[in-house]
Amino acid sequence: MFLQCGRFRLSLERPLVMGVVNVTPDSFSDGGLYADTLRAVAHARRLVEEGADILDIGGESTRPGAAPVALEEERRRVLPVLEAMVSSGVPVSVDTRKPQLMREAIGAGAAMINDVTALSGPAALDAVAPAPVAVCLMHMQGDPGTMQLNPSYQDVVAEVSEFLSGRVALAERAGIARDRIVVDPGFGFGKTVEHNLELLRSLGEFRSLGGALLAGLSRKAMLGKLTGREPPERVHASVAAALLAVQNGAHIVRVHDVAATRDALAVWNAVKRQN
Ligand code: HH2
Repeated sequence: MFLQCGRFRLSLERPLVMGVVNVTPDSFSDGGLYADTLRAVAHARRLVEEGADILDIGGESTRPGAAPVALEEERRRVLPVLEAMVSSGVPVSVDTRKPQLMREAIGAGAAMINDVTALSGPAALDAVAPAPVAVCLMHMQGDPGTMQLNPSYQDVVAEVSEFLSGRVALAERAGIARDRIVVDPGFGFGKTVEHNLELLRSLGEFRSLGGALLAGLSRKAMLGKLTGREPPERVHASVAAALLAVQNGAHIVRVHDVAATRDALAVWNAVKRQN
């Protein structure tokens, strides 16, 4: 199985590590650390050296309660970092909800568009369909402003699965082939700790949707609740969560701590090969 990702064709036989670059002043995990272009580019280069298979550059925090960012400001944050990294040897994803920025990012060489609203913005599907970029379709209940106030489901796995299956169908109808599609249950996006744990236990079920499966648990609040630690101290818990996600079927893990995750996956890969 492969993922078509711009000019890259990524094998999904081994788990892939997507390294997060937040060019934001307010991200929950690393807000402000890489908010200017030079720092963000230096961080992105470091993640590539540490073995990231994909970079994910974002210019708008989606943490619970985050304020929306204007297009102009998000563009100013994201595009220079993207331009600096397009020839780094790894595909670069742009994490955005804005169709206009999707278009501009694709024009500047983005290989993937990662949209926490699963391309539901006006004309988002049209923005991404013509180029051979990969698209990440993520589930979210509500919006970042209010999503953690009272998340509720009858059956979280079934409801997330039904939503993603509908988005995959719409993407295919818009001309996006299966080998360009990534699905993501959206850990922490309108979910309680119990919902997240249930999704993690049943992650393998989302493989039947046909796309590559991505899991983003890195440093998230659920790990804080389980360990009592603040985001920068959630590295060990994040590595454990990434390993569990891969064990339960994830093809791609979206992480802040690339080196630590790579080490854990090296062990996982070695044991898997023996089997
Ligand atoms: N999580 C975050 C942002 N984008 N995209 C996908 N596909 N899946 C995720 O789980 C996901 C995502 C939140 O993490 P982070 O980027 O570190 O924080 P912030 O949104 O505050 O910038």
